[in-house]
Amino acid sequence: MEAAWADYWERERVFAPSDDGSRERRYVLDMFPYPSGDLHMGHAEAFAMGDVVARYWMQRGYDVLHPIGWDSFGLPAENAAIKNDVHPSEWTYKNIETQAASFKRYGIAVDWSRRLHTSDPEYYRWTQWLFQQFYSRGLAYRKDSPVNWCPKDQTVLANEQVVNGECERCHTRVTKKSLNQWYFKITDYAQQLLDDMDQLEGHWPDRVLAMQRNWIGRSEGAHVTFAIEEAEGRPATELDVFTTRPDTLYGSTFFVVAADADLAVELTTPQHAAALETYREEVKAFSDIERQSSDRPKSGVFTGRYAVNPLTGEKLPIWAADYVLADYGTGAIMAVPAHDQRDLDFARAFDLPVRVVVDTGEEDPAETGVATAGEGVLVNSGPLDGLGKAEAIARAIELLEERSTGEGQTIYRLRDWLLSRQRFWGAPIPIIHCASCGEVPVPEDQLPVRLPEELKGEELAPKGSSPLASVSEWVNVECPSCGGPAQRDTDTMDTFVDSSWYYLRYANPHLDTAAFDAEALRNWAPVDQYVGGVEHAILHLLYSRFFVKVIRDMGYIDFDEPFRALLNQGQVLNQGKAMSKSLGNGVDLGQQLDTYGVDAVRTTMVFASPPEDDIDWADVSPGGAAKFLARAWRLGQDVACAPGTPAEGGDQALRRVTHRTVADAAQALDSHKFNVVVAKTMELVNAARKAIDSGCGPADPAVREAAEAVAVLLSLYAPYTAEDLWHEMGHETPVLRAGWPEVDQALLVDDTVTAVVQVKGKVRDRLEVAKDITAEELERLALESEPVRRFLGDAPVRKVIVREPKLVNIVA
Ligand code: ANZ
Ligand code: ZN
Repeated sequence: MEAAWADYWERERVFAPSDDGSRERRYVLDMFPYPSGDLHMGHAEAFAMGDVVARYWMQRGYDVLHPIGWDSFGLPAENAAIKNDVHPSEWTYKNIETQAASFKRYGIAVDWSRRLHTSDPEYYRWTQWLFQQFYSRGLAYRKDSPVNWCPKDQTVLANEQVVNGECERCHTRVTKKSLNQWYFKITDYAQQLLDDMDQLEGHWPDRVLAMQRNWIGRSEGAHVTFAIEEAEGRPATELDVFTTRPDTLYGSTFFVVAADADLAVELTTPQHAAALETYREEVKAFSDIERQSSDRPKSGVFTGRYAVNPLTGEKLPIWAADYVLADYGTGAIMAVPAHDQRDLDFARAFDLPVRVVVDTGEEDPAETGVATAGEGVLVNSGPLDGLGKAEAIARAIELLEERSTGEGQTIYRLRDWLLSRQRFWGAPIPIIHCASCGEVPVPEDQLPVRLPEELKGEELAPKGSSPLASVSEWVNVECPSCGGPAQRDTDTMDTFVDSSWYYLRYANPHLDTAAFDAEALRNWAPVDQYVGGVEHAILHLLYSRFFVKVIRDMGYIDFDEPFRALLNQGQVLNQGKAMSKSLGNGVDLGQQLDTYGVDAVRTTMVFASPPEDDIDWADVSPGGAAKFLARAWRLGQDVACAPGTPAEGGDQALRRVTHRTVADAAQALDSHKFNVVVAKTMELVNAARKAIDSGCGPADPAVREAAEAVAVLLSLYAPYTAEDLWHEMGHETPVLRAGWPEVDQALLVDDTVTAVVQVKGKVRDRLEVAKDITAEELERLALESEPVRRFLGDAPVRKVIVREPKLVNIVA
C-alpha cells in the first residue's frame, strides 16, 4: 500500500503549509542531508524524529513549514569525480535523486515544492551575495596566516576540521602552511554569541550550549606590560602578557614566549639562537592539543633575555616553550609555577624557583608537584597581602592601571572563521583582483559567478592551488572598476557558508530577486524546532548563529537566534558499535524497508528509546513492530464492518483508556519522549481489542473512538498504516488533517484512592486501590503487603479493622 498512499500525499499536497495566515505557524527543520550515496540508517532515525514533531504540530492544527533540501557542495563529490572522470555535478545530482526517492518512500511529511540544493546557481548566487554583504561591512577580509593544511586533500582546513591533529575527513596528519586566506570576522560577535545563549537555555541540550561556550572561550583577566632588558646587542623592548590571575604577579618567577612565534626568534640572543632553531624544528611536528597536554614532559630553551616585573622590578628569565600557544592571548605568559600546573611542571623540569603567593592551606607545591589553584589569602605580595583572590585581582589591576603597565581585559578563544578553500566544488568567492584597484567585488547584477562546466576528472585533482586557477578563460576578466586586465579569486567557500543560511531561504526558496524573503521570514522564522546530530554542536550551529546576527544587523530580520529549540537525535548502532565498513556491522536501510516495511522501521526507530539516546539495531525488533502495526490495522477492519460515528456512551472503561492515552501522549510529545507515544498506542490497541472480545463488540462507539485515536497517534510515526486505517474507517481526507483528539477531562478523573495500612497505630504502607474496593479485598491486600509482613514477623494478627477504601488497622 506504500506507493499508493505516497502518490496520494503528493497529489493532495498534504505536507505543504497553507501559508494563508489563517492558523498559527510553526517551522520544523531537520539538518539537511549531504548527498553521499543513498540514505542510511542514521538519516532514517533523524528524519523519523523530525517527522514526529512536524506531524504532531500538523495534527494540533498549526500551519507547519517542514522543508527539505541538499547540502550539495563539498569534497566527496569532487573526489568521486576525479575517480570516475566526470563532473562533480553528475555524481551530486544523481545521488540527490536517489535520496529524494528514498525520502518519498520513507513518507516524511515535507513540502517538496520548497526543495533546494546549495550547488544550484540559483542558490549559490545568494551565498555569493551574502559574502559581499559581509565584505562591505568589513566582516570578510584577507590575511596571510599559517593555516592547517591537509597534505592529502591538498586543502586548508578550519581549526574545527582538525581532529586530534588529523584531517577530519581523511585522517592524514595536518601540517601548517602560510597562505593568503579569506576570513569571516566572527570574533566581532563573540560576546553576542555568548549572551544570546540565554535565549536558548532550556531549549537546546545543555551539552551543546556548554560546547559552544567552551569554543567561544571567554576569559577575564588583565594584560600586563613587561619591560624587556637589552642583551647582547638586542635592543630593549616591551612585551604584553594576558593573565587571568593578575593577583599572582608577585609569584611570577619566569616568563615564557611561544617557541613557534616569530617573537621567539626576535627576542633570542645570538648565543642561544642555534638551540632555539633546533627546538623549533622539533616543535613543528606536534599539534596544539598535544603541546598543551599535561602528560607530555615540558620542553623549552632559554632565550638569553630578561623581563622586568612591573610591580616588583624583579628580573625574570625568558624561555621559549611549546606549551605556550602563538595565537592565544599575546603568545607570551608570566609563569606562576606555585599556582599554575603547566608552569610548575616547567619549573621542575628546568629547576626554576617556585614562590607561593596565595596561601590556600594546602601543601607547598614545590614539594608536592601539585600547583594550588584554589581560593586563599595573598602572601609574599606586598600591597596585596591579606586580600582574598577576587579582591586581589581587582587591586592588582588598579595598581597596574595607576602605573600604566596594564589594565583589565577580556579575551576569547574563538578565532575568525577561515572560509576559503582551494577546491573546485564550492561557491566561487565573488571577488576580482586588479593590479590597480585591488579587491573588487563582482557587481551584483553579474552574480552568480558560475563554476566552469568543462573541468572534470583529473583536472580537478588538488595541486595546492584551486583547480579554478587552471581555467584561464574563467580566471582572466576585465576589472569591473577600471576595465583593465584582472583575475578572479580562484578559491571557493567552505561549505559551512552554504549551510549557515539555508533555513532562511526555505521561506521562499525560488525567489530570484533576493536571498530571502523578509516578509515571508516574518511569518515563519526563526525555526521552532531544529533536529540533527550532535556532531554539529559547534561548527554549523555557531556559524548559523553568527550569520543570523549579521543579517539582523543588516536589517533584514529582527530575531537574534536561528533555532529556538534543538533536538540532537542519537546514533543507530549495531552490536553496540557505530556502523562501519571495517567492522562489517552495517545495516542496509533499503533492505530493512523491503523486509519489514517503512512503518515498521520508523516505529522501531521511535520506539527504541527517547530520541536523544542511541539505538542498538541488534537489540530491537522491527518484526515485532510490524506485528503491532498489523494488530492496530485490524481494529480498523473491525470498525469498518460496524459503521457508526464516535459518540457519547459506549464502553466507559475503554473511553477512559482512550482519553487517558491521548492526554499522556500529548504530554510525552511535549517533553520529546516519543517512545512513550508508541508504548501508549500499543496499550490502547490492546484495550480496544479486549473491549471488542469481552462483549461490547466493534459496533460500540467507544471502539470506534479508540480506533480513530490509534490512527491519529500512528500518523506521527507509522504514516502508511495510519492513512490506510483512517480511510478504511470511512474517512475521505488525509489522516494528518484529522486533528488532535479532544480530551474529555471528566474521563481523566482518577478512580483510585490511597489506602493507609497501620500496624499497632503506625503507618507501615500505602496502597493504590479502586474507590469501590470491597472490605475483604482491601484486607487481603493489606495482609499481603511486604512492609507489613516484614514488620509483623512471627507475631500473630489479633484483629484487623477495615474502613474501606482508605484505612486498614492491624492489631498484632
Ligand atoms: C598567570 C597565571 C597564574 C595564570 C595562575 C594562570 C594561573 P584561559 O583561562 O585559558 O584564558 N596563558 C595565557 N596565554 C597563553 C598562551 N598563549 N598559551 C598558553 N597559556 C597561556 O587561561 C589564561 C591563562 O593561561 C593565563 O593566566 C596564562 O597563565 C595562560 F596561577 O597567567 B596565567
Ligand atoms: Zn581595476
